[in-house]
Amino acid sequence: MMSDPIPRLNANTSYEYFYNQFLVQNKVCIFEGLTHSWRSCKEWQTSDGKPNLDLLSRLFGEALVCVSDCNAKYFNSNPNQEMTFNEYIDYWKRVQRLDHNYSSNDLKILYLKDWHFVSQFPDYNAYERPVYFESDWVNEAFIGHQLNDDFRFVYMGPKHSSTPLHVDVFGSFSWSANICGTKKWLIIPPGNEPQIKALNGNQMPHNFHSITDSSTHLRAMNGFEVIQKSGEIIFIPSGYIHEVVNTEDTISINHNWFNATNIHFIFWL
Ligand SMILES: O=C(O)CCC(=O)C(=O)O
Ligand SMILES: [Fe+2]
Repeated sequence: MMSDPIPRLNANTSYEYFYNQFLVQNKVCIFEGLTHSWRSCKEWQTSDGKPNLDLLSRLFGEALVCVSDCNAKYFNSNPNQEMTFNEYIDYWKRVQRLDHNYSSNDLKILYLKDWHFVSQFPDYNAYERPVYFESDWVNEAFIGHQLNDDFRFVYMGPKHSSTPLHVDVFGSFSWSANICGTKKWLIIPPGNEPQIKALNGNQMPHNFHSITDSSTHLRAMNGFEVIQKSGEIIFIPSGYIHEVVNTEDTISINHNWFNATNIHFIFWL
């Protein structure tokens, strides 16, 4: 793996420093130690750091969720299906019993993505948005207004669940906090789309790793891989091209947002 060049920040970092060095300069970083007090960190994992599937299903089992099939392709994404959260937890337990051995059976890799958890459970208070990410014009404009949408999500899935190569919605920033588990991110700075397409018959690949000699090409584009551990929050700036694999059973919370520092990146469909 390539060396990890990502600055690690923590609760001692001033907002001004983060603002000037990372928001304004549109650079990736990781925060450690901001999630200890979150209710989700205390309740959603067992003492050995695994998702607490029984408790989650008791709390949220009736909710309808949207699940992606990670091995199937649907345009540049994965096909989705709706199910109850209980059905998803039953699937996840089957995967765990088979020790994530997908190849010897018909089990798909299903990933619960883009769950508008806060909208569905407004009183649960699963987490507090860190101060670094508070200046958020998207969610201020959307939440409780006529647009009735938000960009605050929970993701959860077994080991090997993944998100294909993409740039975030409208060119927004994102932050993503691991409640439990580990993610491997592959990240490429903005502006490299033409080079990436040139390596893949003039189309964006579903997955950068599938390209021949991908590590050499990644280096040539100043791209890198980074492991995000439990309790860490990664900041993905505007326009960065990225793909993600959960290397353990993982639960994460993420927001997309923009403010004065990246408004010039934003495009509206
Ligand atoms: O965790 C994932 O699978 C994808 C998250 C992501 O793409 C993001 O936070 O921008
Ligand atoms: Fe993303």
